[in-house]
Amino acid sequence: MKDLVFDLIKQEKTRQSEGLELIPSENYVSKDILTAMGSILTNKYSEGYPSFEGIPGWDEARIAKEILPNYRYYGGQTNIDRIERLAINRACRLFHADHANVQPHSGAQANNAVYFAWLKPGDTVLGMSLPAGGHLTHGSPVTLSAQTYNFIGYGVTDDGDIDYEDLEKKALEHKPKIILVGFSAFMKIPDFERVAKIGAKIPDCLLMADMAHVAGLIAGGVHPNPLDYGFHVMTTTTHKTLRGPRGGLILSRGNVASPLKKPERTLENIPILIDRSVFPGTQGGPLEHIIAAKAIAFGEALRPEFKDYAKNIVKNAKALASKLIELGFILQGDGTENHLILINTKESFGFDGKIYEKALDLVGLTLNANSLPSDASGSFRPSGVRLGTPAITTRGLGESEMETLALWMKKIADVCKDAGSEENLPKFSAELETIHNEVRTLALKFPVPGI
Ligand code: DSN
Repeated sequence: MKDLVFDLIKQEKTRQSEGLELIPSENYVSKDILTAMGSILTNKYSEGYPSFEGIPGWDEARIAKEILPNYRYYGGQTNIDRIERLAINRACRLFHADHANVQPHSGAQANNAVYFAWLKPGDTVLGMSLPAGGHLTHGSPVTLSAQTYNFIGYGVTDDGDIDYEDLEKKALEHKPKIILVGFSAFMKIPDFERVAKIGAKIPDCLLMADMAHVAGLIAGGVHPNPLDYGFHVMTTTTHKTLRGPRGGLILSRGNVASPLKKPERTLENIPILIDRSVFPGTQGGPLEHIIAAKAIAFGEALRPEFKDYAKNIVKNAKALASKLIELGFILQGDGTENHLILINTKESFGFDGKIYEKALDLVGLTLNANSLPSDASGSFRPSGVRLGTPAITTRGLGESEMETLALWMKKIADVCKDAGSEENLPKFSAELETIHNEVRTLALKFPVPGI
């Protein structure tokens, strides 16, 4: 008998097909990626690394033909080594890096591995504060990293950009060992060059960019690459705009050599320090089925069509943002330069993000309630919602559908205003059902890949 889980997967397939995914950190992977994730590679233990000698200069044909001496702790690695080398080589090409570690299980693991590679307990990190748009792993007090290292937060200006003056003042005052640029709710393009100049004034300061949200935009050439502007390290997840399997990735510039020999702690040696920090420092066995899927995703992102995809993500986000503004929505930063939109529902319509998230869920539009900079309402009932266009762009929606989407969102906002609370939403079920049917009809015209 089939496990109950398969029924639930079937129901989730229906939910994904009949609804539209607006959570900016989600996407739909290709059939090839799904196949690799569900493959027998999951059976294999491969602690350690394939050889790294000369990897950036290698072409795929040579990697496929030759087996190099590796640094693994288990036998039977012939195929695994080739797969992991392909992933490393493609990631380096995609992001102009000297080195890639493709083993982090997630973005949080990737960030923690960089901290562990470079910091000693108590060392200072300067990163964007969580309320300003930073991520939990950038210093939220509830995390292990924040309890191990000393995080200082910089903020954003009223127009939604990084407060570079605040960043510079705090950098010169606290002399951080890491300056971190990264975010999960920030709609501008960071000025990496300006931050790199600030970092250069501080001895032994590692410049780290957490580009989890925009990695696909960087790969597609519509967002600057921090590694091209003097940053030493870039971390990312592989499943957001990059459209790969759920996982993490660390890219760096510097010396690439065997992680077996303990390297001197210098900025040039950061790639080797990172390898030792991922394994054995913070993780055990790598997920080789996921690494295979990452290799496929990097291959997909290297194709010319991915550039069009990245362009379309931003085009759709700008179109959606401007239509929302026209309909009376107040957006943080007055719009967007990337794939993200942050709506201040409280100021726009008087209700919080939670009721809006719930009402949109009822019509098949999925996004998440999100705090705004200096939000006094706390993270359980924040004053806004966050949405984005990576997933709907994968399905092929374009600018005219963005207009339809904005009109639905306005109608739902009117329902929320009239309802006043989540408990009253059922009173508006007829209106909600009409919109739900329209959403379903449109969604089914744009099938989810891989299903
Ligand atoms: N949880 C992710 C997001 O939604 O932005 C960040 O890791």
